[in-house]
Amino acid sequence: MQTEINNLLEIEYPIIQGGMAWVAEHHLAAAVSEAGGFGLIGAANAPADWVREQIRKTKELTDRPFGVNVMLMSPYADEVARVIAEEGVKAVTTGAGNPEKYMELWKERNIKVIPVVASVALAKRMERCGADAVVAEGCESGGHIGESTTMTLVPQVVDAVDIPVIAAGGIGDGRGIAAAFMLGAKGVQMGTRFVVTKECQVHPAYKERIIRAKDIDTRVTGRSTGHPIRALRNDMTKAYLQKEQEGASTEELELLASGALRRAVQEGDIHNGSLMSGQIAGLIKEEVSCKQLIETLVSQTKEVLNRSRMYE
Ligand code: TUI
Repeated sequence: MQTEINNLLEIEYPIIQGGMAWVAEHHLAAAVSEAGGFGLIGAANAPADWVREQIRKTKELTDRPFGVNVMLMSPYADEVARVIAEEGVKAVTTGAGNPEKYMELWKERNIKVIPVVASVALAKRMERCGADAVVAEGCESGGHIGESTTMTLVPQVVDAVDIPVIAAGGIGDGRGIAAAFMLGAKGVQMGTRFVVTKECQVHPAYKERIIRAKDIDTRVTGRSTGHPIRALRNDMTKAYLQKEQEGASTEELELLASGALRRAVQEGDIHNGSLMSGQIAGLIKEEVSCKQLIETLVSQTKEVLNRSRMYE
């Protein structure tokens, strides 16, 4: 599994852990990087000081490269962008917006920039302003999503840009990774699968809900507000979708969602919390360590790619 992404990020396997809000903290990021993948700290809506502390704690746990994901809708995005430049990490990924205004700041510190995109247009624009790679994220993903599926988005982005493309959305095992390579991706980003690992600090009830999830158990809320979010269905998604149907205001909907992700991650409130998760949850059957997971993913991928030779 040697691609341009291994060289770009100086990692063993081109497997990147998603920068999940409230979930991707230093224990998880360090464990993924130690296992030969690329760990990310998810800055989400956290203040810049929290991000600084997480970067320092990750460096205490691993000498291997890791990165930070900047959620561009965060009120702290400017400060977080500066802290990342000051502290120094291998790479930044960004989500939920256009990171153009930070590109120079990061690039002059030799931090690789990998925007997460959900469209060909943004991918092309990111390439023009100097992105080192892009993550093309399909709407099978958990959390904030775009319109296109991974199957349709990845090959279109691959054809539109010359920089390496990393596929995300709906990937949970070696078959998914091999399929992403077939679509022209040079690496994968996986989120939901990494939630159900020993090093991931989310409440056990959240992990158990993912393990129990069936194929059709996610729902997308927030389409009416322009901020669609995929999560496992529960009382919270039911109430939200009901309110959306009744034409509730953005303010009312925001109130319902406010703090919901924290309630799920920290308190294990699986009924009224927001259990952000991708559609691949139904495939995830057990909690393993990050090392076990990455070793299994690599051997599965090799097996699938070898087997595909029979079609020659
Ligand atoms: O960002 C994500 N996934 C996320 S962020 C998040 S935290 C959050 N919590 C509550 C409300 C909102 C966010 C949870 N999950 N994935 C990357 C991603 N980016 N998916 C889609 C996009 C995207 C969408 C539109 C990127 C850019 C864009 O348009 C930007 C532009 O200016 O064209």
